Amino acid sequence: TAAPAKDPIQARKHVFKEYKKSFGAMGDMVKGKTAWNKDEFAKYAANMETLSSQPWQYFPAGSDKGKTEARAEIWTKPAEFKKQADSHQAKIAELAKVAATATTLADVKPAFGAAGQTCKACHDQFKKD
Ligand code: ASC
Repeated sequence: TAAPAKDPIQARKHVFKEYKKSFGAMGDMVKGKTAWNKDEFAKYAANMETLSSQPWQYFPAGSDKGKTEARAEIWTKPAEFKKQADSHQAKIAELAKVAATATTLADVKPAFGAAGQTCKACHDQFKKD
């Protein structure tokens, strides 16, 4: 028999916690809280690129019920949710590409900011608070 399906709410929270580790570490460098390290930054950005394809499968119909900050609009406006997810993935991919050849913090700042805006845009529309 197949293994029981993972609770999608727990699964997506897990992915977003992994997001926070990488995006947070990059943000600390961007803010000057930690020292710029181009290899570390590129590693985090590459990890984000892998992660950025993963959350969306864990928003099946019905998973608005439970301990979640997901708004009902995810399921009532699926095309808009997909648009945000696609835009986010594109900007994260761009960040990873830039980070792979960056030498200075200034090289990655614009792409990091643009990627962060796609986090925020989706939260504003689809996440509670
Ligand atoms: C983060 C985080 C977000 C984005 C967003 C950027 O570090 O947790 O949701 O950046 O705040 O504007």
